[in-house]
Amino acid sequence: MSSILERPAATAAEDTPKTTDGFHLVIDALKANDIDTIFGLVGIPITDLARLAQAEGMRFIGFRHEQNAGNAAAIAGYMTQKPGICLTVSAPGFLNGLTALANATTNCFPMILISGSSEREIVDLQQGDYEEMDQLNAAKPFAKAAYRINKAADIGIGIARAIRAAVSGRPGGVYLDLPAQLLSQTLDAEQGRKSLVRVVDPVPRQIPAPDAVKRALELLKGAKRPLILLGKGAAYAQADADIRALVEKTGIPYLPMSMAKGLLPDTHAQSASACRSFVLAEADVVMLIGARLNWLLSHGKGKTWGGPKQFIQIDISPTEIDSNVAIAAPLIGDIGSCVSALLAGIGSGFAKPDAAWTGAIAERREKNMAKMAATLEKNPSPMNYHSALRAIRDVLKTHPDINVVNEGANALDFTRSIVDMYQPRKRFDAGTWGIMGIGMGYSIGAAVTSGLPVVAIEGDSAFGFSGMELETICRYHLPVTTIIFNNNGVYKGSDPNLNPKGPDVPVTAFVKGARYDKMIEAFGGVGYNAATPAELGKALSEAIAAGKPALINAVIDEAAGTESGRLINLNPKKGATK
Ligand code: ADP
Ligand code: TZD
Repeated sequence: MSSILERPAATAAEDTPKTTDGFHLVIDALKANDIDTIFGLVGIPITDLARLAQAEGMRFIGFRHEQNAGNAAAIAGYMTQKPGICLTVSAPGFLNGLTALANATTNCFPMILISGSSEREIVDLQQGDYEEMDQLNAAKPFAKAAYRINKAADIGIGIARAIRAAVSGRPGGVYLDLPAQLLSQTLDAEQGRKSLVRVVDPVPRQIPAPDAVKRALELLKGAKRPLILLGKGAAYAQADADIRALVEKTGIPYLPMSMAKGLLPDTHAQSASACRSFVLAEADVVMLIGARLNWLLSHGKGKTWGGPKQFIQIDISPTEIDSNVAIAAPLIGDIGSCVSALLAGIGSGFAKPDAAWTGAIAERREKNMAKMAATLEKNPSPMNYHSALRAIRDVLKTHPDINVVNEGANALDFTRSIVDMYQPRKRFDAGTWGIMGIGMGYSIGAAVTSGLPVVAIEGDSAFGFSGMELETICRYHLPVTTIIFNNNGVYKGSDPNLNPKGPDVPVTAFVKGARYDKMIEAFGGVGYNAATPAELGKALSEAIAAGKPALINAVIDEAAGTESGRLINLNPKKGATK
């Protein structure tokens, strides 16, 4: 049988084939850059590309929807600083993957969406080809860069370009268009081999200017009430030891953004998470390390930020500076280089912040933590977010290396503040967009990339966006435990029906008493139904110990939860349905 798995023109008598083709060159070019995994979904014209990847020793993880494959690639990119690869078919497959590409770009995660595309001459004249679409131009607004390779001889350089674009500077999503005819083009094997490019220094260090370091240090040294804000850029940078040293040597209290949790353990004495509003309002100098002053930080102004303050901002992207408010001391460079320059500048001579500041923080922190502890200890029936998360927190405490994926509104907000993280790059969530639908894609990406267990903590609505990937999790036997906070609806399940005489249910409602645990059983996974914290904790411990696909349907009070979680103020007409 002549198949794609053979090199073209190879005969039994020959050791090395004389020609190669586009299919082989794509795989060879990825492998030349140590890329060993593709997340995707097959079909015309890329099925054989996926087959070949597998035959050539790469992993091909096949999904049920391209958006989830794209999300898996994106989170793999975030975890490794290597671009995650998502492979899709043309037009609809490409568009399904595009949301993930846009989300990766928005979150500064490196990934490459590779899509097969239809015949150019037919697409360009709009003559109605199979899955016809001008994908390259459609991708451009959503990607950091977008390229098409038209000649087999350019595959090596095209893939090199895509890799460099994804990971250098501010990371992001890159689109790579591979027309069907490219994949079958043949090329002399030796010429093909020579055309491959191994990218040298794909993530070049960017050293900050000495005067910028000096300016930042002077501002920091003069601060009365300094604060360090760690964002997911800081987690991405993999400068964990130096960031910890900077925090500890300066003695400055710090706040981790959601995905920076665990960069230092959440139990660290300098963490100000338990009194976030107080420190944001009261600090006089705030040093942002890989965090943008976007909506998640109230754009750096307004009531949240209290009195006047000055910012130091460490970022690789110069245009991020002054994006929302004036930045007194910009520090442009990669976080590793910037933080080590600050450490060198500090030497042993940094006066730790005044006890009046750290003492006030400690006092509030203790008070708030005691209040939270009392709330967490309550055992209402049915469970609420707090009692369920207490059970989850207690189990996860004993698994500090576990990956946590988290989405929903209330399920997201409460998990973020209740479940402590202990290690860097272990928490993956709805991120910069507050997007729903990353759950199973991120879980699969994290499990495949780390080889470690994943616990996905999901609102019942959030889970629905990617729930079919339970089959993928079971198919690849991944150690993913999904916990559904089942409160019968979006935000909650107890909204009134505003047209009781009409045929429909409330706009936020789902089927009551749904048994999500039965879904995973259909694919051979283990389902649990948990109605109490004790049942939930036991199920979670068991599932993690088993290391097999599992789903826990955690039954929550359907009246628990608020509209949009903590974002109620972003709804245009607040409380319209109250
Ligand atoms: P968060 O949502 O946690 O606040 P953001 O995604 O808003 O974080 O911000 C991350 C920032 O980190 C981006 O502005 C990005 O340019 C920056 N960044 C990412 N990687 C690096 C790096 N290696 N060095 C410096 N800055 C980086
Ligand atoms: N669609 C997409 C892609 N992203 C979104 N953020 C939304 C819709 C709107 N949305 C939220 O912002 S949170 C949410 C939706 C639909 C789900 C909240 O319900 P849940 O979680 O069941 O997942 P809780 O715990 O009940 O709040």
